[in-house]
Amino acid sequence: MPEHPSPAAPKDPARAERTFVMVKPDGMRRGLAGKVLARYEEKGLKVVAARLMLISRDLAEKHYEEHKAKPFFPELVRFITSSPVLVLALEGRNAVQVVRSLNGATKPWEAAPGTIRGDFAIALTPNVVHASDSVPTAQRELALYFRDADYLEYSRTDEEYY
Ligand code: FUP
Repeated sequence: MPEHPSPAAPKDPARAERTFVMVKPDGMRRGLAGKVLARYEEKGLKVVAARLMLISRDLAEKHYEEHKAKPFFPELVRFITSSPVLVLALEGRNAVQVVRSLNGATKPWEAAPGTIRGDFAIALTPNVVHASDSVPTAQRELALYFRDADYLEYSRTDEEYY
């Protein structure tokens, strides 16, 4: 690895894993997006796509289709469509697992202090963030929110450490 890899240096496949992340309506409305994003950036993940958007009912139902039959599904769809969210594609070594561990347990009362939910959430539906739970899920979710042209290539100046 050269000391100063050029932006055109070939990408290390080990660092190419991507995951889908969302700062949910509660996170946006509480002004937490900056703090949340900083945790991913400081860990060493690279933002490769990002968008502020209002999720449609149709997209929400696709996103949460695995929960369609659950009693909390209507509330989940109502909540996630209630105000804008920040959607992100994050890239880096073991990105899926790293983001899930930074986010903490889904139920905020089980989330360890130091995690995003452990520090910023207390209720279940408004639990600040969403992130893909596996590499196949990440591929499915990224495809729901981003087109190929949305991904931008650049190198971080601290990439030699990642
Ligand atoms: P996660 O993989 O962390 O997104 O968690 P799940 O797929 O288990 O749940 C999806 C979302 O549904 C979670 F963010 C929390 C929410 N949820 C409820 O609102 N009520 C419930 O009873 C269970 C989950």
